[in-house]
Amino acid sequence: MQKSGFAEWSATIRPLLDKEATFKGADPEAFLQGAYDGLSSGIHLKSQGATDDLAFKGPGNLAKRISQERILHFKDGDAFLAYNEKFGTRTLIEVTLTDKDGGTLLHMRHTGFPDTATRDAHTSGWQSVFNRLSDYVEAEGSAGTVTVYGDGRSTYVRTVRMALAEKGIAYKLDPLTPRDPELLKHNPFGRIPAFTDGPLEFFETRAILSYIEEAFDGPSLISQAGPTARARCEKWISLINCHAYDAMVRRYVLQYVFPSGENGQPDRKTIDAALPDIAKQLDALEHAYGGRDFLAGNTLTMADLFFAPIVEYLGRFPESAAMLESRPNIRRAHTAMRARPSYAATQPNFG
Ligand SMILES: N[C@@H](CCC(=O)N[C@@H](CS)C(=O)NCC(=O)O)C(=O)O
Repeated sequence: MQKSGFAEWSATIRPLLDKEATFKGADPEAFLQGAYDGLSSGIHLKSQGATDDLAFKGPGNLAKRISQERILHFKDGDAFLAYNEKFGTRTLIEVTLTDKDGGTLLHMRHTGFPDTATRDAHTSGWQSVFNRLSDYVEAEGSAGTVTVYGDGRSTYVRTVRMALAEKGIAYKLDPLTPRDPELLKHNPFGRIPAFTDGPLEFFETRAILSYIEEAFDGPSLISQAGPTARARCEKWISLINCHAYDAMVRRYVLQYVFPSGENGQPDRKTIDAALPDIAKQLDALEHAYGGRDFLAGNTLTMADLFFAPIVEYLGRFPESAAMLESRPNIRRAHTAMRARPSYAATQPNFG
């Protein structure tokens, strides 16, 4: 573009532009000179980078951006492609929206990567752009591409489903049990949940939540109250993952659900050994709430999504239900969690 110079650039682009939409009564020569100066100096790239994130957040931002910057409106797709052929950077994202079956089909194509490795390294950014566009086209997110693999009774599966519900993301649930051959295709360790979004695959609940947090719009599931609250959030998640799930679910709840003791009875020894650990963990969690309804800060975070599905089970068996009786903060916070649509929408059918 710099090599061609302004005269050649403007002679090429002028017939390709929608003049009314682009110039809006302004002097075309001066407008194009300003656009050329911005484009060839690279200044526009900085301003584009800064506004990229806002691009799909709604008409308000869009209008502001349009009023602040010189936008070149091409007559049609062919005109843009002709321009790009001559002056483009050769990496191009095409988005087409087509009416289909009473809905909108969103199709994206990204061309111009120098090699396949660069293309493949770009996959998650690409999927994330697609997700944001999907949300833009349909706020409820039913254009989604997400699948959660795992039996809906699993606390970890529920954590992921609640996170998706909190963000308003549509998904498909494939209720596979641990070690199912189909599940092993997505998680070689055979545990649930596993998660896919288009071509992207994840397992391990904290990692899945991290992706959900960053790849989709919607309310943040990380505390916005600063580094202390964020570190506390991670602390409770880590406690649950490393210790509390083991004591509360594996060594306690599951002993009742799948009894392995004599005469089909729950294994008393395993249960009794778990109880002091559960009591100690519940004390720490009870203290964490203080007067608040959330484990970290004053808003819902991932920590609450990890804990709430476990509390549901603790309320259903005798020793743990008694422990909850003497821990009012956990009970109060859980009542607040139960009132959330994400909780109701993911409640397992206990028969
Ligand atoms: N660290 C894994 C734990 C997942 C997990 O243990 N899920 C349970 C169901 S709630 C499971 O698959 N259990 C089967 C097994 O341990 O073999 C995560 O965070 O996703």
